[in-house]
Amino acid sequence: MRIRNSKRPLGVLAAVSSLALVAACSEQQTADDTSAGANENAAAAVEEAQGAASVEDAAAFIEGVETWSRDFGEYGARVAWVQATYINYDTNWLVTRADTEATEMGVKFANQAKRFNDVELPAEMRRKIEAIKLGLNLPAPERPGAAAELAEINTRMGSTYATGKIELDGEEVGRNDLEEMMGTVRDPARLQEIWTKWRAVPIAPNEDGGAMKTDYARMVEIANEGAVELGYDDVGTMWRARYDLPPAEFAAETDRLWGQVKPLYDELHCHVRAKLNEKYGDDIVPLDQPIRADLLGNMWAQSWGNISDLVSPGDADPGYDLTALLLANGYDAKKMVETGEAFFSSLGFAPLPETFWERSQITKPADRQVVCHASAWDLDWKDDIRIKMCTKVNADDFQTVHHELGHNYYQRAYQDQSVLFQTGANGGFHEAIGDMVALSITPDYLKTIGLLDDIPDASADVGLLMNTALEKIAFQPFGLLMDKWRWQVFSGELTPETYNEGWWALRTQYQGIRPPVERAAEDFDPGGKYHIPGNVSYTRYFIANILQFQFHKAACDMAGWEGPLHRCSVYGAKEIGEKFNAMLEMGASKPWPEALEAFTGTREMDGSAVVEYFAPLMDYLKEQNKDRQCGW
Ligand code: X8Z
Ligand code: ZN
Repeated sequence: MRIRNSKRPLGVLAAVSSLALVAACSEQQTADDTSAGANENAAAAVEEAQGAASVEDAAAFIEGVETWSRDFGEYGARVAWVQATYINYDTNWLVTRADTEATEMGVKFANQAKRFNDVELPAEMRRKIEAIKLGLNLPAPERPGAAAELAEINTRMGSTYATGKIELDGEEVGRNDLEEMMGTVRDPARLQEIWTKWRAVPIAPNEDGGAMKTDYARMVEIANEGAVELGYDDVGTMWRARYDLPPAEFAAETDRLWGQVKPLYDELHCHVRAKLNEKYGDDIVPLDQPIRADLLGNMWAQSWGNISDLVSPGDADPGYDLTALLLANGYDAKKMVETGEAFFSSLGFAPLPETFWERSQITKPADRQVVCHASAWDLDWKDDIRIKMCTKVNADDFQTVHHELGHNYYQRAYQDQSVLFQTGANGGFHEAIGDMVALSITPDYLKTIGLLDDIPDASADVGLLMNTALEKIAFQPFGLLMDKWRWQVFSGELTPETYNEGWWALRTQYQGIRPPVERAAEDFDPGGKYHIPGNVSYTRYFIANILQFQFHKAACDMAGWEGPLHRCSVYGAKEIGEKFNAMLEMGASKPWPEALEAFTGTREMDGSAVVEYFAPLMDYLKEQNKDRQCGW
């Protein structure tokens, strides 16, 4: 099990339990059979460390864990890759087997690590011990069979999500295509149909005869039992503990950051609702109610860029549509990835290895089932980096390509770190790298690469900012509530009977949205979002949407940019690339404030760069909303 990527902030072991899900963002594990001997040796070193309490014993223990993790991580990653790119009975079997083994070892290591709690260790060793304790994304208790049951459940949930079949007009439609349709269809009845059918998958009986909610509830029980055995209150506490802060402080920190961007979200919500009301009328969009979730251009109402044509200021049209430009210029999926690579090259990063192009899954294979949710992988802790996408030629996927490549460049940058530190400074960093680069996809940049002929003048700025806000500001409450829901689930505040009700309470409270049709306690709407059956923690994306603006502002300041932030592109700025790389190379070897300081000069996460970036839009929205009744 090697888990490296964004999924697991600290730790190699983490991945394990989500091998099946590893596919998530960019993380994997490993080990291989030629290393069986090495594994035995590692296990022996670990055993020896058992009753020991000296610095030397800790060093031997850590080395054993590193050796095992490096080996098993590669094995697990390759198993997980094959499963994610070819889901069938056998690959599910394999991934369950590898996941079980990884969890069993991860639990063993985490328990053994506790022996060094009171030993005075050099800072780096202490950090490794903590990484080992927090390594598992989902721990299992040590009793026989628990890890296997957990792995089986997780494989089943992941594959149910990825392969669930949905029919429209009597024909099966691909999940990827349905996601895209939510962005283009404008008929409320049709949108409601797609939205509802998507959410029938998690409540349909699965191959086991149960439904996803039953599996999910059992997963919660087992993983919580594992967390308690390791000395944590519950799994949610473990997830929050990965940010170099006491878990309660981290939760307060996310609320503080939300407080910085919420005024902007509130204005955006008010304006979007008013515009949707103009389009759909009072019955469908009443002006004093939360917005119907299926009208926002996205399956989960998490980003709203697809409805920019409905809400953008008519007189501030940016004058171009990136999807149309890509199509008109003959871009295919590969060209989109090459364009992303070229951006990183312009910052001084070495080209992607040949194997990236040979081994990545860039488009959806025609003849087999795969996990289409985009992810970035590092299979050998070194150069075998790849993306797995079902790329479509559109602006959304152009953004996602940069997002995924950001994971890959990060992974390659920290390849010389201990495997225990081969992950993001925190989860938010991993998710922010590619997005930060994508903030430099400005009109100037598009012109430089020949996609755009004329640069729109300053009168288009509100339109440009609106497009970005519909993606990134609209996202923030969703980015926050996904884990708020899970924190409540893991703490027992929500039970299977109240899962769905609790979900919609948060969706309404934070996002100001409502379901298009009444939902029942038997529904399991959280299960319609990849990261829930996938057990990929989600606060990382919320954090990333703060950090990427901080990185962008720092980079533009360094470049001496004096115009508005949204017009700044760091394309070609090698000195910034070098400084960026210095942060990436650190991986998780230091507490994240040090990584942040290395690039931005500050140790605090701070939403004020977001506020500055969108200031002209904020003025516009306030003006638009001045006679409207906002809120829900
Ligand atoms: O899951 C992802 C990436 C892989 S880490 C494609 N994202 C979140 C999502 O799709 O819900 C990126 C944005 C948020
Ligand atoms: Zn990601």
